[in-house]
Amino acid sequence: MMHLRFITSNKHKFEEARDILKRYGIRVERISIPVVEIQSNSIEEVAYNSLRYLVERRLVPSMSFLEDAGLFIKALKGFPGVYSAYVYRTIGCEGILKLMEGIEDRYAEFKSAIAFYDGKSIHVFTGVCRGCIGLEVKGSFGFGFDPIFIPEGFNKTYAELGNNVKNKISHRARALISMVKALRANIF
Ligand code: ITT
Repeated sequence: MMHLRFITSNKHKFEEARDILKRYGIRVERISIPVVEIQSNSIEEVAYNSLRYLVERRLVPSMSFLEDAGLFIKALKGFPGVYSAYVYRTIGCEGILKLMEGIEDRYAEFKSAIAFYDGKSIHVFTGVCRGCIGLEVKGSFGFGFDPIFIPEGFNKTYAELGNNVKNKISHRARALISMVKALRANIF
């Protein structure tokens, strides 16, 4: 059985990745290493550089990955984007709904960028889930902005749908699946 390591401080992200990778027969262990994040408006760059920092200092074993994710709201020109963790901690779901008051175009995307270290080099995989921002906070599953994000094709938030559904369609699932495909194709 393949064994990977996920560097993250967020236990929800870890649990989702564990459930998703299990379906592909891959085991994942969580490791907590303080990560230095660069300032950039691209989650791919943030993920790549965070992992590069650790790799250059030999702080990560081979077959490890980390992920940078964020919610990009079209009407807010991509905000909170790379600042999602900070914005969630400060103004939260309610604060986003306030900013969206009276705005009709509620289109948003959740994006995930995974940086993976194969022992030699770093590879980046991405996943996107299109959707929109709801009118109120709804649902009790999940974490972060789950209660205000309605994925395309559904009329319920990630937090109402729960992980069974979310883990099949989410930005994180898509990025992880593209990593799994590369691992299976043995491209490294
Ligand atoms: P690590 O960097 O240590 O992995 P983090 O919580 O800082 O943990 P991110 O920077 O990737 O992780 O995520 C930014 C924030 O975006 C996260 O704290 C959540 O508030 C939000 N977020 C990311 N993915 C989400 C998801 O699937 N559902 C809801 N909110 C999410």
